Amino acid sequence: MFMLFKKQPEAVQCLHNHASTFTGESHLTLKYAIRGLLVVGALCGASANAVTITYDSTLDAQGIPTTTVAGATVVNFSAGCTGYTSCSGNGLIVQGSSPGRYAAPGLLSDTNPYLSVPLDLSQTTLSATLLLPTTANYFGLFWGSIDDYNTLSFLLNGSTVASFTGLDITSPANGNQSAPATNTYVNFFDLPTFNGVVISSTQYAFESDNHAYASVPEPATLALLSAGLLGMGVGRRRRKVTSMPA
Ligand SMILES: [Ca+2]
Ligand SMILES: [Ca+2]
Repeated sequence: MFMLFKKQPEAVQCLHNHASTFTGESHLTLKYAIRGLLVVGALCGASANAVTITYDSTLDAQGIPTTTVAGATVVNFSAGCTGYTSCSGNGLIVQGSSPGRYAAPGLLSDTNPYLSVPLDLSQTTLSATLLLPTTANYFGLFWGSIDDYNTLSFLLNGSTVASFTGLDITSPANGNQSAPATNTYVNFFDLPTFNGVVISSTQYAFESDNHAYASVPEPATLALLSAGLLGMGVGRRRRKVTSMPA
């Protein structure tokens, strides 16, 4: 159950200038995922990690976008916040949509439980804090109707180590409830080590489902990305060969 809790540290504001490099519609295949890949310098705190953001549309058994990271712990909110040690703050696990308050991510007819933040705009704290039973460097979530006033922050022992807003994911982040660009599975690789997640929204609402976390060896991430880029290079060479005169 969500309960009111004491105020968390303010989210660290990061400097991001890459939003225009990503076109929101081009994340539905691996090829486009690579093209739309963002390497974000997490200019937060003392961290110098380069966070890699990718987009996915792989569906789970209920037809909800989910992670493809092997071994990741997935929190689908069908059994409260099972998978987290605790969930507290100004949020609620909801189903369906409530006009002006929350909308089921991507599918207005969907009745799958998901997390909406905040529950009540009149409260002082407009965020929910989710604590992990372990540390991780990967996080994924199906982020619905992405708004520029949504903020996703990562904590290590209560201190913010990285923070992203809806505009870091897509632009415009206008809360469209069905467009692929504002309803997508978002993967954050190579995050600074974290053991808590803060979901914040200064207006209604930040809707999300199928949270996933894992500790992913960075060489594996690099290998995956290198393979994708190499594949694109091979494709180009092949086209070049076939266009040569006989
Ligand atoms: Ca769910
Ligand atoms: Ca929203």
